[in-house]
Amino acid sequence: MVKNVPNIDLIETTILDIPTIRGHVLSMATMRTQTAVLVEIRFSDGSVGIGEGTTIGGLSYGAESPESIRSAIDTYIGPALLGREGDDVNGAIQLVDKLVKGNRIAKTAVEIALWDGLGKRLGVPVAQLFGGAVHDRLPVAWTLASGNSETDILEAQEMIETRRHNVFKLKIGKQSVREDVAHVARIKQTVGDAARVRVDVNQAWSLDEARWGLKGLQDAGCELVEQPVQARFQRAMAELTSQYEIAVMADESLNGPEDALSVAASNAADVFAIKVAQSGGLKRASEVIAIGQAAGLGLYGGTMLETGLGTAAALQLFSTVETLHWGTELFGPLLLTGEILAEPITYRDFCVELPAGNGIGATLDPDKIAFFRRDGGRTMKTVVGG
Ligand code: MUC
Ligand code: MG
Repeated sequence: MVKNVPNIDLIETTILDIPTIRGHVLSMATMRTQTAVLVEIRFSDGSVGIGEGTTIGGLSYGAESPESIRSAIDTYIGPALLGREGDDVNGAIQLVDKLVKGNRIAKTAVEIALWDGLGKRLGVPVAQLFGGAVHDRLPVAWTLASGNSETDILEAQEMIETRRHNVFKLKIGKQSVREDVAHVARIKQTVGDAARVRVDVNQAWSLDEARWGLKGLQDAGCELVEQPVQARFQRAMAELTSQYEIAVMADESLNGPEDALSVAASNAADVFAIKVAQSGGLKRASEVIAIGQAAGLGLYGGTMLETGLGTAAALQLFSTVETLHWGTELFGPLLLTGEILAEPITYRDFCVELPAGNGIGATLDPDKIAFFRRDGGRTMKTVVGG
């Protein structure tokens, strides 16, 4: 009997630019638009898999831009995978890792589409391919980053009242340490016990600034500080982790399992922010999770502010994790003015819900894709194969 194995026939990439609901002010950039690279893989049996690769603020967050993500897929990753067996996801991951260094977000977009196609063909959610979901909903934080304390307070109060979020991550690192600590203290004082408050410095502080900052933040009732110093300053991260009660979370320091091992071995964090895109895909993220678990660290489900598509993919993996001690921040779709999924992700009672359906559990709305695509639908999208 001849086994009917579907091959990878076509890999398409499309850049989507979606305005945010307000300016999202981070230490290194203010986002007014989020840009996602959409990947669609067509297989020879007619099945289709979709994936997303997204970064933050052009090249201000990390080494990949939306344009480099697309070009890495179109020029290198896509051509290497064409004609291969669609079901061989591990083989594809291993081949791409051999042929392409770094470029983890580009790898992620393609890998998610491969998992999605496989799940759909097998008639199971991707979570099943990772052993099965043990949660159908996860706590979800919101980021207060309007750049204005008054606006942040109003936003927080509305989120608490509507039972959408009661955990807030404040983006700091743009003003002086003193001003930042005062901003955080004011918000924590206003929300009181109704909400938990954390901060993300996005690498903006020197070690000296971080020492003052962490002391002030923990006195203000802030429970966690994310990436206070540069990703490569592992000794500084280790000092801050050991010297203060406030939890220190590694984000930009964690680019895949090798970094995870190094951070864990150096005691350079209390908590891992698990980002699928930064890890290099769902499989590599699962390896980062395993290292964090083995080291006894706290886990947090991070985001690159993906659309509903990348968010659904992350939910497939995070729902399989025994304990995410610090919950998740999978709120990306809520920051965007437009929804690209036919069935949006559900947010309710301070949680985000695992979407139903096979694959990653997401279906695109073609009208929205046509509306948000960078080329305005007027020119051909980039197609590999065909
Ligand atoms: C980051 O650095 O964690 C995640 C949430 C948010 O508001 O920004 C991102 C990036
Ligand atoms: Mg961060």
